Amino acid sequence: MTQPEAHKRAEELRRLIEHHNYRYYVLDDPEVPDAEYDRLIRQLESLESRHPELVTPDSPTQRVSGTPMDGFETVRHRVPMLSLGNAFSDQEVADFYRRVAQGLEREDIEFAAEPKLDGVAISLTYVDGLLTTAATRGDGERGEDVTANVRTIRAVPLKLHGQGWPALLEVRGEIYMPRSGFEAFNRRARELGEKPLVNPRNGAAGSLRQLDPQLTAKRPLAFFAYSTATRDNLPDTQFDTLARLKDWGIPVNPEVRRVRGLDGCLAYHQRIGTLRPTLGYDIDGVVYKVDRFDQQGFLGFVSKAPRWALAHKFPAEEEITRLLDIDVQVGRTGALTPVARLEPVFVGGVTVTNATLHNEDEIRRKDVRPGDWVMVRRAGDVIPEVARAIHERRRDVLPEFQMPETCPECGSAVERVEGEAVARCSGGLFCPAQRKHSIRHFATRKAMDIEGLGDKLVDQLVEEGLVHTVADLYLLTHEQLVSLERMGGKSAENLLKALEDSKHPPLDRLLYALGIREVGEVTAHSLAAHFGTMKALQQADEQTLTEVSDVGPIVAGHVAAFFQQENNLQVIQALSEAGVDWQALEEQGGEQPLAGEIWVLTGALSMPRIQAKNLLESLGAKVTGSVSAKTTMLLAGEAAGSKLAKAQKLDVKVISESDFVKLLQSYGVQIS
Ligand code: 5U1
Repeated sequence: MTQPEAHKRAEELRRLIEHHNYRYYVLDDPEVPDAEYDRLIRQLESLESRHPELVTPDSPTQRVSGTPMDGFETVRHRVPMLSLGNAFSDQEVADFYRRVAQGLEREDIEFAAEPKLDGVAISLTYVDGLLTTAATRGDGERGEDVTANVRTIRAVPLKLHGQGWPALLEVRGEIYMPRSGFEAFNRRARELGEKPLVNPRNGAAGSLRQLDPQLTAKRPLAFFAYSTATRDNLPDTQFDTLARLKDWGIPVNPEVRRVRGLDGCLAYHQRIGTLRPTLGYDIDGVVYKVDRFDQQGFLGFVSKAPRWALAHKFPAEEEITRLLDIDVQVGRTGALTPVARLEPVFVGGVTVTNATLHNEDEIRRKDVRPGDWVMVRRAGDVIPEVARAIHERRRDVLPEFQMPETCPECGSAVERVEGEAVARCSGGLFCPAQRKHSIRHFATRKAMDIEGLGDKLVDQLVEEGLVHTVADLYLLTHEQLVSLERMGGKSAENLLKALEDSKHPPLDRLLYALGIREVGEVTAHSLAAHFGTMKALQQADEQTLTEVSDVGPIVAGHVAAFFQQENNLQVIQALSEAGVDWQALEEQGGEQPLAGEIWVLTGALSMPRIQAKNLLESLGAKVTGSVSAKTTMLLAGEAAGSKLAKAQKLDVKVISESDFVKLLQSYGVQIS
């Protein structure tokens, strides 16, 4: 490649990468899969290493600078970074509204309303469209210069898009850690025996304060802008300003709305409160800002907070309470989980009395002891956890927690595999706790869907010695059932009918119901579709298993180990002898009804994208990132945008998510 050709290609790659960043972080509508994005970055890196003269400071390859710093410089903010007044009740919002209405001498005021992220406030300065400085809030007057670290966050553009930006633009917003990134980071930290992050906010703050930008670059951080400290070349309202920032490639929360009056504010608070568990990032409230800048100017400030803005808070997702005791629970796979018994505490909108402590190592690392005051965290739909102990409040010498050496349920030895954090009961299905869990799981709706077989009844059946394995369920008699406490004749009849009705599952459901470690519905379906029959699956070795989409070496190991265990083979045999018959459906499992088809996914789907993709692939379809004349079908979720328009232009067939689910059901795939 000649120098001019290399120059041209480098520019083209930079443009493409910036474009895909914009699609991903600003529009939330990626055009290409992650692998394609990574390929473009690698191409640019390779080109720049061959032609170092082509490297520009704003190149996407230059996000991480290699040199750790000794400390952070102090930056004086051009305009102070303000704080916000808080309201915790509708009445306090009504009071705020009255003050604003009186100040402006009018009713019916418009506000820009937006979620209030629980992250780290940051100020970004762009000079001639290039990011020059990123500073933390600090004391509001002076912050720390964290430019090198912020440059590593892909959601923050190094160079503004489009045109018309002012020569000097100062953007303010919040750096945050998405929940998925926080959970993935902590999962990995726990596996490696490293220190997990306490919560996403601390994760974001700690990541920004790393002296080595290489470390920040490894943290899953993101950014939303919420205001500007400069006003040149900007619209007259908060709402339109945010829209303009978005045009320039700066991520803005998609839930920002213009609302009218007190009722509009309260309805917005209510709506975002309902959405809160599904948002994918922590918020602690919503913010209302008088939309018109001239009205903001008129209202002015009181001490360091504006009179024209208010944070309307939600119930806290972290609270402090007393740890009464630590119990140990045995799960379906024998994993022993220490569970905190707490003095009841209202957190994340519910009263919490139990929270997970994950594992023994984590308890040691956090040095949590019965009797301690602890910080309990309940965010989104995540199980409540003890985030940390408040050691400053410990008054007495408290005993350390000891993991029992024998299973609290069956007395079998507790084992801990070298390198694994989890301790397990070695009793297998001899352990009543594991048996109960495996039978409960077998009966669930997504598994064999046995109506009427609830947790309490499973406990009774196991405790009375009527059921040892899931196969025994199919040998239960009316007489045995009615002999149980609280079981009437009609209920017994209904249960026997439900058991009879469940006898012909598709292979994937049965596989899921068997409770093989790490085999969820999607993997079960992939296995069933790949092997077609139980026999073929049983005979597959680990290497063959990894050929199945969605199956990596760890899952392959668990599947192979499951079918090597004589007990498990006996249960499958006993199920078959009891009349459970998956044979007739096995042939269907092997079919690939969508073989040869090319699908594209767009818009917001209610099922995780990866699930839709895996399901399609297990039915034989290929899933690609962009629509072309070769696309067979576009699956369009809510708010589908340019891909939908392109599909319509190219006459590509479009399917809604509800029709997609029906289609899957017609192939015997159950999703709920
Ligand atoms: N969403 C949002 N968060 N937040 C924090 N908007 C917002 N505005 C703020 C702060 C401190 O201050 C304004 C006064 C610009």
